[in-house]
Amino acid sequence: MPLRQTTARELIALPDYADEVVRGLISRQKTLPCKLFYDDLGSELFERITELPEYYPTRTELEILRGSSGEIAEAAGSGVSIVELGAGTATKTGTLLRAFARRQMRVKYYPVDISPAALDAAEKRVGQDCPAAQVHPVIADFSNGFNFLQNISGRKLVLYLGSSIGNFDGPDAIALLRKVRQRLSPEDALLLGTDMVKSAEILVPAYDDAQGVTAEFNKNILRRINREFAADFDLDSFRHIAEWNPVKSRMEIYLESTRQQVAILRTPSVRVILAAGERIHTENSYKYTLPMVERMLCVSGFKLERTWYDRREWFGLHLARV
Ligand code: AVJ
Repeated sequence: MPLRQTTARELIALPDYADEVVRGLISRQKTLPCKLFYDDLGSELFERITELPEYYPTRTELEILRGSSGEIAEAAGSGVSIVELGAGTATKTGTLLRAFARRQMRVKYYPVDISPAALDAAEKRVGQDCPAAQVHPVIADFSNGFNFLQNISGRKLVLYLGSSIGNFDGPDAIALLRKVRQRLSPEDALLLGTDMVKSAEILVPAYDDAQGVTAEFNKNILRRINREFAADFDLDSFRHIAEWNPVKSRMEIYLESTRQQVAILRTPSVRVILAAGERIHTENSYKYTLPMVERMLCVSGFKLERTWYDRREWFGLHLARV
């Protein structure tokens, strides 16, 4: 963590993403990293998003898991340890773990997350949803790589669900998958969840809901900047924008300044000047076609073995091998 001297006496510890935040806010196209959405309030707002009528991905992926867990467990093979990247509170994993518990003696489940609170909740939930599973929580931040995978013995099935991969640009997604690949052995497998391309009429409301929960979630990033960088962003002077970009195949999320304004960060000291209508880009959420998924997996060193869809083919679960 870089230390910065603010006065002769006081040393303030800045979060390790301080440089990224400052660079983003002084760029021509202003941006903030979407990982900053997930402080305590942001994680709570995201849980509410997953329950919104317009936000179909979570319940659609769950529908696939409910319908196809038996087949997925069958295809993944027996005797695997299940490692879930970004497990959060493990709301979706119970169904899959039960399918494995029916086929193998012991089910070892390693939920991996940066939030210890989420992992506590995951452990409790899995204890109820699948008592046969042995839960081994792993606190880890993916920006430090996937070394923890080496410490898990035996065959592994790595889960990366929820279309979390969709937050990464092509090259970053490939870099992440390659790092996972590096830590896996020939018998191991990856189960990747991806949100599929569909009409803007479905996509846009999923990221701009009628109740305004997603708008609140988006604005919360400024609340966090205000708190952690002693800044003074006026949340009421920003409008939530969600647009479908068909060329880049992604939903783009912005905060648009409704007036000309200046925001000040005190530690570190930065002046952010925003014109009326100027936007801060806060998130991309890529949507995939099957060829896009196949290519992404292939260039990362995986081979796509099988895909399961929901009845509308809105979401895909892909089993890949090294
Ligand atoms: C957690 C990245 C899968 O892109 O759908 C939901 C985040 N942002 N609504 C997504 C999100 C706005 C979500 N992911």
